[in-house]
Parts: sequence; structure tokens; C-alpha cells
Amino acid sequence: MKIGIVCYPTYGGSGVVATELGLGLAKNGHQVHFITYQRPARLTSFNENVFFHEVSSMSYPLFEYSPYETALTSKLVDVISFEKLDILHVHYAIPHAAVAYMAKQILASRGINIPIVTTLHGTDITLVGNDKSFSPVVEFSINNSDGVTAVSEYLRKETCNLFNVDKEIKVVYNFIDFDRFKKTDKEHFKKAIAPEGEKILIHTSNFRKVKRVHDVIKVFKKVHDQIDSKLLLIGDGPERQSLENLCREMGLCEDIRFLGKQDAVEELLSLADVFIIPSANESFGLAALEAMACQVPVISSDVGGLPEVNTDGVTGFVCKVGDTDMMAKKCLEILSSEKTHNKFKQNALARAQEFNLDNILPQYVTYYEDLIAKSKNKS
Ligand code: GMT
Repeated sequence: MKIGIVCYPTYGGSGVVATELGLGLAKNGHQVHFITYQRPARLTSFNENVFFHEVSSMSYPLFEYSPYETALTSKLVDVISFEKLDILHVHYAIPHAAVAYMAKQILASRGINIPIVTTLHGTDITLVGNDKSFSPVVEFSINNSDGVTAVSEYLRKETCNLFNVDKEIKVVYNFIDFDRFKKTDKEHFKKAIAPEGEKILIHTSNFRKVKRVHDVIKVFKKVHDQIDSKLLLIGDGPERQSLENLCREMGLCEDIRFLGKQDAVEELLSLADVFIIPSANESFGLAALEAMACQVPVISSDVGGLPEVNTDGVTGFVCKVGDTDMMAKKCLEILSSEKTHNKFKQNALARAQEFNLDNILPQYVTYYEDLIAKSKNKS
């Protein structure tokens, strides 16, 4: 198949999923065309089946905001007709699903029929998409996509609750590429970070409010009061300064390291003993799955799709949002003995294996094939 993928090229979850999916499809012999404003962050090496089409738009003094949607639509029309793509898969509804709809209409006027798949990732429905400045467009473009997928059962239900949806939404879970995400021996790193054998807690995110990273520090403080430990904070975002201030106020700067955005997250996850994700909302929690694949048990909140990934009492623990006492208690429980810790590590890995790319990728391929067949029958 010739597949077009539209996504945000950033480090964020939806861009990562879109890129890893494209790379997986390319590995399986499909031709994949990424169409976005920058080379996706995880698209780092050459692959003969992968193409990147950069969207650029002209600047003009009249434009206070550059009309990216118009430029992306034009690029889609151009790439789809020239490359003769079979299907277009857009990740994150805003603005991609509406842009895809527009491109489809223009192409139809030229006698080209292409099915569109929209994958909903979370905030495009819950936090942003639900705002009335976007919701009519989101609702329309969901209903006018040929196929719609959501990354968790929670997100599927929430989409149906928040919008008037007349489309069947298929749940296709986020996945993990075990060629990359696996525990590796990084003893020298571990010695540098925790020279006295301290336990290592870890968190990765975009440091937005919804991630509640302050809770991570509060949990760490309670754990640190009981056992020698270090905290690694990976990522960056709007809450960073306020988080650094909290570390100073709590006198924890010696034991908390802000590592910024990292490419080789799996190497740092390999050092960690417990992963903390206390989000106020999370449609899936890919970061938790990546940790589990590296054998790191997870302390998560109980919102959104997190309980679909992290099984309470098995792969870690699921606690109420904001209940940092319970999160710390459960963290200490996991770390209470090597035997208990090992059991959680093995369970985390076993659960992560259920989300292996090799199991999820065929679900997308079959879905594409069905939509292509349906759209051929229509024309
Ligand atoms: O909030 C993020 O982590 C970024 C955001 C995005 O849209 O890029 O992530 C969302 O999509 C990920 C991939 O499907 C999910 O694993 C995240 O749970 C989801 N984030 C939220 O729902 C807050």
C-alpha cells in the first residue's frame, strides 16, 4: 500500500505513535509518506520506503497567523495525486481531520477518491477538541472521516459522550517497538546517577499542567524521607520553572535531576526502579507503556486509559488523582523487597508485550485494506 501520514512532528505522544507506525509499515514493505511542517523527531535514519514532504507556506504581511491548514491541504492534494496514495491516515483531529476532509473534496472534484482515517489521541477530544472554538469542526470531521480509531476504550467512550458521533470508532491501542524499548545494561550510567545504590524514580512528559508533575515531586519527597533515592525528570514544558522552584523549596535539588528532552529515553528507563505518571487526564499513557517495556513498574493515577495499561496490584498501582500519600505508600511497597520488586518488573514486561507493535500493526493494515476496498466499491 501507499500510505500518507499526517501528524505533529514533535516529541509528543501522537507524533511518536504516528512516526513509529509509519516506520513499522515501511519495514513491512509499505510505502509511507509523512506530510507535515518538520521532519518528525523520531524519523532519524534513512529508509527506502519512507518519504517526507515538508509543508511550507508563504509569508505575507496580511497574515497575522500563517494559514497552515491551507498550506497543508494544498500539499495533501499535490502529494496524494502525484504519488497516487491509497489511503491517508491523520493523527490528532485538530486540525488534521478537517484538513483531510477538505483535501478529499478537492481531490474528488478531480476524480480522485482517497479514504481518510483519523486517529484520536486524547487532548484533541478531551482538553482542546471539546472547547467550543473547535468542537463543531472536530465533530464534523470525525463523522466525515472514512475510518476513525481511538487509542483506548476510555477515549472511544469519551468521544461518544462529548460529541454527537454517528461513526463507529475502532479502538486500536498504542504499541511498543521492542527492538528499541527493552531493558539494557547501563550500569555505568546507574553508578553516575545513584552512586550509593539509591533507588531511582523516573517521570517523562511534556511538563504540561495536565501531567501534574508537581505530584511526582511530592511523591518523591515522601519516598525519599523513607529510603535513599533519586528522581529523574525527563522532558520539558511550561511547568518546568515552577517545578524547579518546588525542588528548591523542598531542599531536594541534590537528589532530583532535570534531564530535559532526551532521544534515548529507553536507556534512562533501563536504570529506573519505578515510573510515576500522576496525570489529571491521560487517554492512554504511552510513556507508562514505554517504562513497562523496560521492566519498570508504574505508579499511575486512575484516570482515562491508564488503568487499561497499568494493572492495579500487578504491573504497579493505580491511585486517585492527587493522592500523593497513597502513591508514595505504593511506591515503597513495590520497593519493599527485591522479590516483590522483581515480581512487579516481570509483570510490567509481560503486560507491555501485549501491546507489541507486531500485534497492533496488523490491526491498522486490515483496517486500511477494508476502507480501501469499501471506497473502491463506492466509486
Ligand atoms: O499529552 C501528551 O503526552 C501528548 C499527547 C499528544 O497528543 O501528543 O498525548 C496523547 O496521545 C498519546 C498517544 O496516543 C497518549 O499516549 C497520551 O495519553 C495522550 N495524552 C493525553 O491524553 C493527555
